[in-house]
Amino acid sequence: VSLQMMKHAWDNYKRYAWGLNELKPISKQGHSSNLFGNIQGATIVDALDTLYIMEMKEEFKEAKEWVEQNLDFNVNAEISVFEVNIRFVGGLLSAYYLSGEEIFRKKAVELGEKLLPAFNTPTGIPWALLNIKSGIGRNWPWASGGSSILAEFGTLHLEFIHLSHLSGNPLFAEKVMNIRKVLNRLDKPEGLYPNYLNPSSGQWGQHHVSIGGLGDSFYEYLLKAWLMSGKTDEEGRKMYYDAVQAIETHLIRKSSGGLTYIAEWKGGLLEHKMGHLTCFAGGMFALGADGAPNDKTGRHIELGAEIARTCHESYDRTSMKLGPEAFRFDGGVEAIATRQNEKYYILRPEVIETYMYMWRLTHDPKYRQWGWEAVEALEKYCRVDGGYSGIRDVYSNRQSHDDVQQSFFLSETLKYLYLLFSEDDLLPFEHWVFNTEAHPLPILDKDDGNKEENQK
Ligand code: DMJ
Repeated sequence: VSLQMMKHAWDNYKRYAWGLNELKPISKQGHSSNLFGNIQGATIVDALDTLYIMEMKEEFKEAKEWVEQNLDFNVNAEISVFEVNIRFVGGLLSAYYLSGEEIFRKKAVELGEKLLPAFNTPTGIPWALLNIKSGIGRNWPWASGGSSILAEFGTLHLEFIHLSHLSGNPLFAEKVMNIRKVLNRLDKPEGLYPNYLNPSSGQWGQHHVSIGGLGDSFYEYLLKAWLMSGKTDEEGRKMYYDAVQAIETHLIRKSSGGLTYIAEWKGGLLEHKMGHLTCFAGGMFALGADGAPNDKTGRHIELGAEIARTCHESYDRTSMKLGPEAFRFDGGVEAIATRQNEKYYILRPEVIETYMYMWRLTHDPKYRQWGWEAVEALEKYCRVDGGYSGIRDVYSNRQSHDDVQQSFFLSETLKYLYLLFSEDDLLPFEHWVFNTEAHPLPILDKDDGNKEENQK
């Protein structure tokens, strides 16, 4: 089924928005997000590995030809370093490792080099935004005290290690290792990492902590850096398990109805809200369970299962059976969005991602059932003639589409669905880690030697 879904999403993108970043499936035209500046083709690059894995050979071939002929980084564009890294660098790296086609390696390294000026700050903590022509960087104007964002500068590690590996240029790895050095020198409030860090002073901004937006994939990349190193990156391992310990103590709570959730922390006060983005953490806890210190393996699996259940409830308690952007555990509600501007669903993958990890790690059939419920809801409410669209209010009975087919729907949501219903030996966890945009990267040999053997 996810293959048919992919075909529908891809064919319509091709028909109405070919070469542009994303598709507007209702108005049947291109959608350009300023996250990618003038870099074009986000959907193509994000979808390459999904096409490959689903054996959509013709489509993969036309996507590759587009990359060869049209993917151009010599543009005057201010881009999000994080978004371009996870979608474009990550997408190209995976396409290279899966297909062995040199063009993808070449483009990934070329783009990586364009991103390097982002690290020209007094601390080496990169800027959020970078003009890839002039090399001038800056931060989001809304970020606390001119800070860089934890989930942005903390989500470069996997791709940059591979860039060094594939280019022979150690600079990429040095840049991301330095980020950790800066973090490890700082005092952390209650062992937690604030979402904001000023790249000039090297000091934290506001003490806001989140395992959802602004924080999320920083934690994910600590764990995956360790796994991707063949479990040799002890620093990554320690940072991850220490962080989870602090998260468990200070952020994880249980509702009176028995639902485990991860709250947000603002200067010591809890906001009892969980974002859809935070739902990825179920899969992360389960993936990290095996190496958990102090006999905590069972606890980490259990945490994963509890978060999966809570996030499933957030879907089940809507009329469309698709989850809201954020749900709350206060004011008499549990796992329900109370604010109008938190009721949308934009084809996000995190809940299905967690089902996929839980399925692979426990084989409890309920995760496939839950994934199937999501397929049915996507088909019923998000599928339109011109592709797939997000929904403005998942509690309403009337469909109101947002008219965007996000590129991560093809790279993540559909790939995780496909994997949920595949055998475990398709991209097995012993050999691959998924970047935060679901792009698989091979685990490096312990001596960082010949990876080719690892790819099978
Ligand atoms: C994706 O780009 C990535 O999963 C990122 O980590 C978070 N946001 C979107 C999906 O929701």
